[in-house]
Amino acid sequence: MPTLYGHAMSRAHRNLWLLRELGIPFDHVPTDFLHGGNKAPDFLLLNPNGKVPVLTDGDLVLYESLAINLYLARRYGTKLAPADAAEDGLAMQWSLWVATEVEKTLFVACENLFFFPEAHRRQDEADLALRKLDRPFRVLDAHLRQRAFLLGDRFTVADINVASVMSLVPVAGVDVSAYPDMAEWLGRCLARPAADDWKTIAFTVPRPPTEAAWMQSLM
Ligand SMILES: N[C@@H](CCC(=O)N[C@@H](CS)C(=O)NCC(=O)O)C(=O)O
Repeated sequence: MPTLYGHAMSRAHRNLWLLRELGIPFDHVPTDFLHGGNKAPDFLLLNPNGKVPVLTDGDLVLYESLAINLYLARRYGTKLAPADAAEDGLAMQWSLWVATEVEKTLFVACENLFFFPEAHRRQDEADLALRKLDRPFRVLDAHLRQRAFLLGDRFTVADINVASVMSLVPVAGVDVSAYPDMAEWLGRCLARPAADDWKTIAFTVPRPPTEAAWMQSLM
């Protein structure tokens, strides 16, 4: 049985979402990343990067949240998994696309709108990041104008990987009305029962006790 390490208020949420969609039994160890659980020696043996999430499944130890989802979909998925090599390529394309073209920039916007303590937020940094997101958001919007989900007419791991990264959009109150098909798809994905706790999670992000620790946790 797979074991997922990582508090639900972290990128582990992506994997919890997928595991719940799969409906398979799994163990969950809610390793915390704000108060040092991710730096404990036994956790570092699983992920020397000191980051959550990590998945173990038999002898396999896997980190990187989006890779974990691609693995789980292939290993246990039926309808969520890519159906053939072409869909496999497309699921990887969208997962790498969201990790490289969207995640970091969206994170910078969110840090400056929401995550950083108020004194450290810079509106100009947030505005610049949001301007940079216009290009990938237009690409995604145009893609979804032609189809209901990223790989076509069915919901797959590719939707979970992209929508879970983009769940920061409503958290930070980013205006995406210029991308109506993307916004509609994102709302539809995040409203799925298996993802539903993202709202509670997003709005109860725990704050470390001091401003210095808060900043450190985001580095
Ligand atoms: N690219 C990694 C990023 C993992 C990551 O940064 N996790 C955060 C929590 S969401 C973490 O563990 N931060 C603690 C730290 O950086 O010390 C993934 O997608 O799994």
